Amino acid sequence: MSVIQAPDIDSTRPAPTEPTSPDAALGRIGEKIDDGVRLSIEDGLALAESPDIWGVCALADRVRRRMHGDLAYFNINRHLNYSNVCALSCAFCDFYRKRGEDGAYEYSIDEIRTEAVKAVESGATEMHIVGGLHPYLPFSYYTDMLSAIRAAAPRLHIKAFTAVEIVHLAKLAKQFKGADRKAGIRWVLEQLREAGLGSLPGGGAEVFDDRVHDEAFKGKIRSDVWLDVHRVAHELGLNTNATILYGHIESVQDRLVHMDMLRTAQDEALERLGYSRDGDDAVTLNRSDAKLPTPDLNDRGGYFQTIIPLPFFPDGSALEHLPGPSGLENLRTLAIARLMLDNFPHVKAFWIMQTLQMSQLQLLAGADDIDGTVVWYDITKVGGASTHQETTVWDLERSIREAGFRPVERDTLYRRVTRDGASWTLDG
Ligand code: V47
Repeated sequence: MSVIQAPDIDSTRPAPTEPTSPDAALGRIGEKIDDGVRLSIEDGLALAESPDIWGVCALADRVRRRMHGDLAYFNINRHLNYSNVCALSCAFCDFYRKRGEDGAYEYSIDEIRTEAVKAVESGATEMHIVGGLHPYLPFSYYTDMLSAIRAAAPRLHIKAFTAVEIVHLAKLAKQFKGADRKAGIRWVLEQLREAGLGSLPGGGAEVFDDRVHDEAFKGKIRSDVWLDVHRVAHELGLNTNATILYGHIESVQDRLVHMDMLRTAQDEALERLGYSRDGDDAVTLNRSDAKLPTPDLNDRGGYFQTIIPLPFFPDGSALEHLPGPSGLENLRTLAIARLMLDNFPHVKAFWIMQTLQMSQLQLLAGADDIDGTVVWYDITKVGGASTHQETTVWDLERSIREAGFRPVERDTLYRRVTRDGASWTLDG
């Protein structure tokens, strides 16, 4: 069998020069970016409405190259969706099932342990674990799950449970009390960290707007509670990610407000880590001399690492009549996220939802990370894919090189990994 080699691209070549945009608004926004001034919601609207989509992508690329040069990250990971049984019935979701319904499942602790061992044997550095809000599993199921993985696979980083699940667990453990909900959240996160939790994924944020919340995911926690979970995680030194689910019933303004709320929460986290606020009261990281936050030797951090724009998949959901976002919208939304979220170190193009082809384009429009090998993924299935959605390191690296960047394997906390087969070490 002949193997097609990836083209030999000189990844040290300079970024393409940007032609002057026909859209005057982009020139003005470019100046703000170069002066390190935070973009306003109005700037975001101008980016969303600009007739010059390539100009928008070029601005995002300028910022991305300042922050990461020609590096683009991927990781070797496994996703595990431990159960799809969920007490909620969100209109946008095709993942959830009711207990006893066809297709409903839950993993036993033994099965989870087996998956963790398999992950380690195939070289994974991370296990990403999320599920529905299971109405019957006890709190101990979650701590047992983490302890079992920790015992069987001590070096596997466990990134688990969305903010929505954390609140569900606090309620299960009777720790979620309205007046001081942060205390209950803290208690849960401390128990989970003790059992092996390494960081929180970015899911469950959807869109921070009450109208959208009530129409598309009523019953889920609202933005203030989602942000509280991440705030408490940061206070405890845990790193977290953030998502935005776009292309359903939200407006462009809603997306921008969502991004603004995230960057305000990140200002607080970075200030706690010793960063100072600029003239406009913001902590920005998008200058070429800005030092990106890193975890300490004990893996303690306490900030948002990455924003992951997730395109809505209508198929099978109660919002199936909607078309979902177009390719150009995927490109532009990610570019806008790079520009608005000036204090987020990373922007991830999650290839499972974007496709690997679109992720390549997004690397040229602000993304610096395309996530990992994944293997099993149950929440969305592009074009009727099965839950087996896997790509190889070879494909990830080839996709990155073809886009003109240098692939870097990272761990969950964005440290460089040096690898020899299934064994690996962290640089530095
Ligand atoms: O929270 C659910 C979304 C999210 C649909 O932190 C849907 O590194 C599109 O958060 N169409 C889970 N999206 C995935 C997630 C994630 C993925 C990759 C990396 C990371 C990270 C986090 O998936 C849910 C929800 O927002 N989702 N249904 C749908 N029909």
